[in-house]
Amino acid sequence: MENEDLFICIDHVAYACPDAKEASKYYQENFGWHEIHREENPEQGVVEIMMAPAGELSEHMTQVQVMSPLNENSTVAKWLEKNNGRAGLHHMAWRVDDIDKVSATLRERGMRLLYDEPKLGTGGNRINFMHPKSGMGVLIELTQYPKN
Ligand code: V0V
Ligand code: CO
Repeated sequence: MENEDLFICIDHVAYACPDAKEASKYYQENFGWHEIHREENPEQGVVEIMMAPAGELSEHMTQVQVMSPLNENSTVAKWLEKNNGRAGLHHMAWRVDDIDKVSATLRERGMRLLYDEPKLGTGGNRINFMHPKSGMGVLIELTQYPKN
């Protein structure tokens, strides 16, 4: 199978920290990055801010997702706790065109996906994750933008 049948590009790299707003300010003040989108996702237990080097996304532009836990039950709260409270890189997200097709292919190849069906991600995207054990130690997200 050709790569283009699976992944389009790296959509975002996610940085987990205790305070996403503080991280956003840091990116803006030091690097001139822009806030593209900000939202709370109760199901995922995070407040997340999408940052980009330009004010508008262009094709294949990679973003940084800065995120912090919404509450102590959040998987990100658990991750930070295990990391002794230190912020750091949490996951990498691949942009896909058809998450159902890509998920089926990855499952056929023995990859462990976390959800049976995609869940709601940033900006109305459909998301799923490959478990770190299937991602050679990296938590990999699949993200599909809404189709009009
Ligand atoms: C855990 N592990 C990781 C990891 N989190 N490895 C790499 N990167 C991470 N982020 C490893 C951990 O070291 C253990 O390895 C093993 O996985 C089991 O971890 P655990 O601490 O016992 O934690 P679990 O199993 O309770 O939870 C881990 C999973 C959880 C990955 C299942 O974090 C999860 O459900 N993540 C998906 C949801 C998520 O991350 N949402 C926040 C982003 P050893 O010690 O066994 O070797 S939301 C988002 O990105 C959105 C909305 C978006 O972009 O649209
Ligand atoms: Co993400």
